Amino acid sequence: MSSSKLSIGIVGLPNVGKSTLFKTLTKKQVLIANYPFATIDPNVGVVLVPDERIDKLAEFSKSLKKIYTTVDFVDIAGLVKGASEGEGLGNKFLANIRETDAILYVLRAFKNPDIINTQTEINPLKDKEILDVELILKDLETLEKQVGDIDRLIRANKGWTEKQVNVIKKALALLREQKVLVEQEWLDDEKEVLNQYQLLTLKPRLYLLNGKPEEVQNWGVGDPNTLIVDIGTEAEAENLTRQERIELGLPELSGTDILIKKSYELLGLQTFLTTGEDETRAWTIHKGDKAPQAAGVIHSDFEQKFVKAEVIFWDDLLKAGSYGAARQTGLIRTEGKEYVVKDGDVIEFKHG
Ligand SMILES: Nc1nc2c(ncn2[C@@H]2O[C@H](COP(=O)(O)OP(=O)(O)OP(=O)(O)O)[C@@H](O)[C@H]2O)c(=O)[nH]1
Ligand SMILES: [Mg+2]
Repeated sequence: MSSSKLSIGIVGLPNVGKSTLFKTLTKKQVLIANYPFATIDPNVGVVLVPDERIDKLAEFSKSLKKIYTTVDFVDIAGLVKGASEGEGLGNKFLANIRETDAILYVLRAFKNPDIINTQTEINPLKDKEILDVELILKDLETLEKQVGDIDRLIRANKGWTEKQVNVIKKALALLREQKVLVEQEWLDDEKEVLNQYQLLTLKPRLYLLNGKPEEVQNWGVGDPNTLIVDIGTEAEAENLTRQERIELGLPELSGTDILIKKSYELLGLQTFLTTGEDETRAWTIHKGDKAPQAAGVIHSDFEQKFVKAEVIFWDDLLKAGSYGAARQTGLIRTEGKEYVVKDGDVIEFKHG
């Protein structure tokens, strides 16, 4: 992640439901005015991450403000064969997803013949291959430019190592075999080299099969990063509350909520919370981050000046009834520098 903000690029063939998904997601931005840097680019939507813990803690603390974490979704025009070489609008827009943290493939599984299909059949697996090829070609272009440069840079002795060059050459060879880089094995230091180039096939990805469960069932969905969402239905149900969804027999969590949660998992992210009269707020960190790193997300100074953290699990705090009661019963723990923060921790940091 470039910052504590997560962004996801939506990729797919034309007319498969990308923009419908995008619009449905971005309608969730109820509190958008509350959010600094609210987007001005019409293709970037800031989406609040639904989190009932925020609602409950805010009520508990009588907070004036509730601040959810957000995910940016970037909508691009449909890719067609040849997009990487400038065919269609796709090429221009591939550039827009270079800076995203992850990529979401939207694959058509819905049958409705009234919606024009640019392919001759409904086949999400084939569609995935077409998309892969375009992203692979784009990555080849990026790295080929580098190899030219690197040979020159090595000669000029600008600090390039043999190893860096070899990693790039290895990636080039794989791409030429039409391999998606994120599906290959990489050592940490190899990944570090490649991470400099914002390669499209190196980004973690999610696959969304757009269709009703019965339309999708033929498409052997083995990949844990695949989810089935009927975007058409989601678009119609976008204004329903949880309760209304249950009454109508829809799953309690909407497909878009699940998508957002999955994205967090995919990227190894989690949230911790802060709560008080001013605000109750969710903060995004990586799984495995220690207390000082978490403090650093709130303010960059806090990481250096970290002294200790007072921690309680959100549900325990609610059950205790008040901070005072939680303290008296020993539910609030004092943790030091080595404490690994857990999803759902409510934390108060003490710094010097
Ligand atoms: N039956 C059905 N139709 C859908 C579904 N999702 C989207 N559509 C319809 O498909 C058409 C294209 O949807 P868009 O969301 O504009 O597709 P897109 O992928 O953004 O298309 P491009 O921007 O042209 O690449 C619209 O008429 C949608 O109403 C779905 O889940 N089921
Ligand atoms: Mg569109």
